[in-house]
Amino acid sequence: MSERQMKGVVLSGTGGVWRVQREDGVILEASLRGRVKKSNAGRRPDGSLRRDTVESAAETLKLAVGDHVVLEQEEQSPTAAISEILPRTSRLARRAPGGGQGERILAANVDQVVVVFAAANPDPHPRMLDRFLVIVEANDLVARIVINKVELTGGRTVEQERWRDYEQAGYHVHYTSVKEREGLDELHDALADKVSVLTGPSGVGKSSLLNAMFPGLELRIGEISESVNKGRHTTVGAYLHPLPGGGYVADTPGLREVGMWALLPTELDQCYPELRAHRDECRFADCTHRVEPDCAVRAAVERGEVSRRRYESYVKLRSELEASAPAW
Ligand SMILES: Nc1nc2c(ncn2[C@@H]2O[C@H](COP(=O)(O)OP(=O)(O)OP(=O)(O)O)[C@@H](O)[C@H]2O)c(=O)[nH]1
Ligand SMILES: [Mg+2]
Ligand SMILES: [Zn+2]
Repeated sequence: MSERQMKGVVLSGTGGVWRVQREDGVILEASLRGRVKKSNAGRRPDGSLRRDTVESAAETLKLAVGDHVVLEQEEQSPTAAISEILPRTSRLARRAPGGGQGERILAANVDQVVVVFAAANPDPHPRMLDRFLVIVEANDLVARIVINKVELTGGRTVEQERWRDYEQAGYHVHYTSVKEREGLDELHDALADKVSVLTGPSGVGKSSLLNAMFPGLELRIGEISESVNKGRHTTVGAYLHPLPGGGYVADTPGLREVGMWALLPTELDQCYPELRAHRDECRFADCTHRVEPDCAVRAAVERGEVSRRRYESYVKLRSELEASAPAW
């Protein structure tokens, strides 16, 4: 019987059976070949083996949602086999605490992470937003912010004032209302043809936004989507929804547990774009931006170029990381 090869994108799966969208649009189930080719996975761009690859090979090379794969399918067969994982352009990964056991990839080939909060109901916590953004920055991914339900607090102009710190830091902030269909076209265009991870607290309107922008997705609204995963700590099953017209959106429950993902305290200032812009001008290369003389970051705060609230958020988070980091 003859076999044919096709490329595809992994939509979901947790290890046994994977749902894959073939490049012709057909969605089918596929299993992973015992001996799968893993092009470049665990290797640096120059081809050399990464230091952590040996211990963590099994974990690092696991298939993830968003992976591009080669499928082999026998004529007439409804299922296919994944024979090759193609190189990843990016990934959203959570590092294992302590480093050793590698990392868990929540989604591969991600173009951007969209962090959704509500203007009210539930009330937004800026510090929680900062943590989401730090995770995105630590993964070298682009973040977009969405403030939904703006009609509850007086609309876009009121909210714009409230989230000025983030616009000043360089983030693109969308102001939306599903109820009054505000800001939906602009957000739709920002998601089109891209692979986006949508995240944010429960109840802010993520599913409502997707349904309003992409009729046909028919996501459930007003249900606590996380409850399915409660107690199952190993499940970080993201699901990639193909968007009508092109692109994908992943709903990732794993991102919502906003632990600090084993981030090193010394890396934190790189994860605040407005601090990153000044840190190289500090007198000391290892400046913590708290007490050191000639600190360019604190000088920028004094001049009003860096938001004091964001700076204080950095200081607070840094202390937390130092308290939890292993002392090596
Ligand atoms: N007032 C108002 N309510 C909204 C808006 N968008 C969504 N909602 C409501 O907010 C509630 C939660 O919406 P969901 O879309 O389920 O929220 P979610 O972020 O997907 O929540 P999880 O799936 O639990 O993470 C629902 O009752 C929606 O009708 C909005 O723009 N304005
Ligand atoms: Mg939802
Ligand atoms: Zn400094």
